[in-house]
Amino acid sequence: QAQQAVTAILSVYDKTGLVELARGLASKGVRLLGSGGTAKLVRESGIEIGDVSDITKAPEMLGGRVKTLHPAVHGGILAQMSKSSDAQDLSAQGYSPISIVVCNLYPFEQTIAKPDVSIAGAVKEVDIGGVTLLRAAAKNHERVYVLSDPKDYGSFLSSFGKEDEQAKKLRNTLALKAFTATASYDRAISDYFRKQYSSGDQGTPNSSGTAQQITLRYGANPHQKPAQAFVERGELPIKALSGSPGYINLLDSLNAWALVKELAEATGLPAAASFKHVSPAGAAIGVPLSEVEAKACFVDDLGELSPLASAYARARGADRMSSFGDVIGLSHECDAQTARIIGREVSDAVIAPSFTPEALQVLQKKKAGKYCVIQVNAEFEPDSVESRQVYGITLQQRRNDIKIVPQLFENLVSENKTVTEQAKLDMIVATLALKYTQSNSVCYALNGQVIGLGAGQQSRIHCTRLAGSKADNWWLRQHPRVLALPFKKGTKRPEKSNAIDLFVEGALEDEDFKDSQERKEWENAFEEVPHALTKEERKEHAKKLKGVVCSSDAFFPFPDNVHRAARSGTSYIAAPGGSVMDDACVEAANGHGIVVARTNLRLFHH
Ligand code: 93A
Repeated sequence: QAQQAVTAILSVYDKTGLVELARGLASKGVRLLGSGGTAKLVRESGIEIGDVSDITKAPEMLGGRVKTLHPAVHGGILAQMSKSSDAQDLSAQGYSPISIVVCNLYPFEQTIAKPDVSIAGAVKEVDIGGVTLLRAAAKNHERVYVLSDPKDYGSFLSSFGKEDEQAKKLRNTLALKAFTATASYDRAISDYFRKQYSSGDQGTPNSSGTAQQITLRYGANPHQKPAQAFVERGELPIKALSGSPGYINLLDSLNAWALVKELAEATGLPAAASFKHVSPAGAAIGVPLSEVEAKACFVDDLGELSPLASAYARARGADRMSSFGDVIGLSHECDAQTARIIGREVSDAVIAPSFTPEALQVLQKKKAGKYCVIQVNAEFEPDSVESRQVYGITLQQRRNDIKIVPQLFENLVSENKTVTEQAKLDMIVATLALKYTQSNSVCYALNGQVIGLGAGQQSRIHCTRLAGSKADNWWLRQHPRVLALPFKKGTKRPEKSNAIDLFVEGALEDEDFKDSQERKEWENAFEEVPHALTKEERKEHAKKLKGVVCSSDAFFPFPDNVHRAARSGTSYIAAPGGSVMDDACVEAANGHGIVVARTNLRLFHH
C-alpha cells in the first residue's frame, strides 16, 4: 500500500506567513486543505490546495459560520491511528487522518475594543469552528501538530519531517500554546458578556437578579482605566447600597471584612476594623469602654454603647490620625448607634453583612449620598487558590485560610507562664490584625483592641518601634490632662485629633514649634492655651501601661525588639520562632517578666 500523504488543514484569520508556510508544506509533499478565504489566498499564490469541502462533501454554509465543523475534519484530527478501532472508523467513512492543523481565530478582542461595537457585532466575531480545530488538534497532540501562531511557522517547517524526540516535544509545546490561546480567547468572551449581561450598577443585582461584575471608576490611580471587580462563578458577594466604591475602597473593605469576620468567629464577640491603605489602623472586639476610654475615643457623649458600637469606637480610637478617611469593616449588622458614630467621623466606606433601616438612613445621608455603604454576603466562601498579576506575571498561592485559634498561643517558652483571660483574647486580636496587615508588621493590643500597629516596614525593629510609639501615643491620649484639654466649642473632631496629636507627640517641647505659625493655629483650638506635659508627667503615666500583648508576623531577629516592646507595657509576646537569636529573645523577655507564646506561624501579608 502506497504511503498516504500527510494532510494539513489551514484555516486562519490572520494570514501572516500563510503563503510561505503553505509553500513549505507543499514542497514536503503535504496535502493542503483550506477553508474559504485561506484556500483562496494560497491558491492565488500558485500553490496547490484543496477545499475543506473536498473531504466534508458539504459546502461552507450559514455565511461561513459552518466551514470546518464536520466529522470528516474532526474525525481526521481526533483519530488515534495507533488504535485499530479508530482507523477502522475512519476508513468506514472514507475519511483520512489529518496531522497538521494551522488555525488562528476571529479577532474578538480587537472587535470589542472598538468604541461603537454592538452586541451583535461582537457575537459575529465569536469563533466556533476555529476553537474546535485548535482544541481537537491540541487534544490529540500525541500525533497532531497544531500551529496557532504565525511566529511558529518557520521553526515548524525547519524541523518537520523527522519523527524523533524533538518532534514529540514540539507537538507538546504547540499543544500547550493552542490550549492557552483558546483559554484566553474564551476569557475575553466571558469578560465581555459578563459586562453585558451580569453587570451590577455598583453591585446592585440587575434584572436577572444577579451581578458578577461591577465597573470601577478607575484603579489605584485616576489614570488607571479601565477597572472592574468580578467573580467568574456565582454572584459578586458585595453590593453598594450607597455610593460607588473605588478600587482601593474594595481592597480595604474586602480585607477589613475578612479580618472582622474571623475576629468575631475567634472571640465570639462583634468585631470592627478601621482600614487605611490596605492595613488596619485599628481593630477591636466589642468589649465595653471605660469612661476614660470613651472620652479618648470621642464617644463619651453617647451613653452605653452596643457591643458593635464599642468595637468600632475602639477600632476608630486606636489611631485617630491614621483612621481619618477610613474604610470600616463590621462583623455584624450595623445598628443605628454604630452608624451614628460613623456618621460624624470622616470616613470613606463601610462594609457589613447588613444594616438596620435606621442605620442605613444615617449612612446614606453621609457625604450627600456619596458615602460607600457596602453589603457583603456573609456566606460567601472565597476560592482556596488566589492569583494576581505583577508586571504581567501571574502569581498564585493558596489563600491564607489558617485559623487563629486560642491553641496557637499555648506553647509558652518563657519562665513566666501566667496568661490572663483578657490577654488570651488580646493575643487573638493582635495576631489576627497582623494577618491582614502589610508586612513586616508588629501589633500591640490591650482590652480587646489594637493599640499600636506598625505596618509595611522593611525592618522588624522599625515595626516594633512604630507600633510601640503608636501604643504610647494611644496611652498618653488617656492622660487626665489630655482628656481635659479645653477645646473651644465647635472645634471639629479632626482638628481636635490633630491638636491632641501635636500635644502628645511633644511639639510644645520643640524649640522650632515655639513661635511658628503652626503653633498659633494650634493655640487657636483652645479656650485657654494648655502647657506642655512635663517629663515627669509623661514618665509617671507611661509606667501605668501594663498587660499589653505584642504580636509579630514573623520572628524577632534580635532582642532589641523585646526591650522596645517592654517599654510600651508589654507583658505578653506572641511570635513565631526561627531566629538564631530565639533563645536570646526569650532570655530578654525573662528579664522583663514577659510571657512568650511561640506560635510557629508566620503571617506575612502582601
Ligand atoms: O464561523 S466559524 O466559527 N465556523 C467554522 O466552522 C469555522 N472554521 C474555521 N469560523 C470558522 N473558522 C475560522 O475561520 C477560523 O478560526 C479562521 O479564523 C477563519 C478562517 O476563515 P477563512 O479561511 O474563510 O478566511
